[in-house]
Amino acid sequence: MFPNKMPDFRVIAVVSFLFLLCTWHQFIVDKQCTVTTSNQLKQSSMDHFEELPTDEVNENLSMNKQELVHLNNYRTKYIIYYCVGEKTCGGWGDRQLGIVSVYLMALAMGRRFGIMISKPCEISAFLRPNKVNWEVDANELHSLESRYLYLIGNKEYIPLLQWADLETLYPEDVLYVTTNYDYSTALKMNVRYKEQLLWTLQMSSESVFAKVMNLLFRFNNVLQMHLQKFFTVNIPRPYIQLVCAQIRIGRNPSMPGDEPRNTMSDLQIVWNFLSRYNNTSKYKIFVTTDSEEVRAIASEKFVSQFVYNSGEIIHVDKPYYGKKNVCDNVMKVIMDQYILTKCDTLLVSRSYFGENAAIMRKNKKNTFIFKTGEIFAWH
Ligand SMILES: Nc1nc2c(ncn2[C@@H]2O[C@H](COP(=O)(O)OP(=O)(O)OP(=O)(O)O)[C@@H](O)[C@H]2O)c(=O)[nH]1
Ligand SMILES: [Mg+2]
Repeated sequence: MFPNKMPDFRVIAVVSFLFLLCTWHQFIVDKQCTVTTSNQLKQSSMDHFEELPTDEVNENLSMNKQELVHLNNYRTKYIIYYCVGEKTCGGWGDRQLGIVSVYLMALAMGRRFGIMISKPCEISAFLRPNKVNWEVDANELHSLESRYLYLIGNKEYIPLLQWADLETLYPEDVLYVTTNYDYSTALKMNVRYKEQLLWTLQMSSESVFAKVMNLLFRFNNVLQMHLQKFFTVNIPRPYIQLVCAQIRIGRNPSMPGDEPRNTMSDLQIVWNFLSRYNNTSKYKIFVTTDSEEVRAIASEKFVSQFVYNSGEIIHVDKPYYGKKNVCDNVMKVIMDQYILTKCDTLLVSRSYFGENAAIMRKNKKNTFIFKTGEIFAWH
């Protein structure tokens, strides 16, 4: 009996050995696979995924928001933030507010959200979708029934958002909207959209703005590369602090047709503010402005600490005929604003461009605003 059993034991031993070998092999393969995938993800997020900062920059989307984003991506009716053609749509600051408002309308209405900006340059030259795919092919919309709402400067429109049934008001398949106002407060008050905008209810308009900017945008490779270069060259040591001012003076040769805002003599208080950071080994001074003259004055005053993002200054919505490399100049606008969000100390002028930078800043400490000839701490 016993000798007969021996071959069975051997068979069992061999089978067990083979089984263990297989399991071990599978474990190694799985492990390699996991490591490779996570490395690739890490790599690609370092290369391409520079997100615009918000209060809660890298926070994962809540389930609720993921559902909304998902829903938003698969509906067949559309709402498009539209800045194409001759009509004014405002500077980059105005456009940012408009984009966020139209995105909130899209969530409220359950429509697919899109952005079309080609003035003065295609938006895809700098920005790409982040967590919401806002790229819509114009051919998709061609044969659909549409309506265009031009709402720039139209404050009277805002109260309607507190009660209106937007789908009944605008039954068309495609709604193109150009606006430069914040609609979040009004939309939050509309009881019809409580559920769709639930996540915004406990948030300030500023936090909603920063959050949506983050959901929508990331930089394309070219812009990302320029930004990396800027920080590597100008902040070569981690202990160096960046002290920044955005100085808006309004009408000047770079901003023809703009409203006057501040005069050169108003700026003395800004120069005094920056002069406090005169420890040259500790502070770099970064100035963005709408005026070449202001840039020249600032670079002369703070010559040993001065950091500047080169390129021509333009107002993205004013006549830019005769200017070369308009797309490069728009890229400078977007870069300037992003760099402002990264400063250790930030002083912005009263302007959407500067205020939006302050709002998108993760840390609101050391943030100031220059208005009516005075400097105030950011609220
Ligand atoms: N590159 C650069 N451009 C600027 C700067 N400040 C203003 N601009 C330009 O001027 C435009 C100003 O328009 P908005 O961004 O709407 O800001 P604003 O007009 O100052 O704000 P409101 O008057 O409140 O609408 C920007 O879009 C830029 O084109 C700056 O610091 N750097
Ligand atoms: Mg403006």
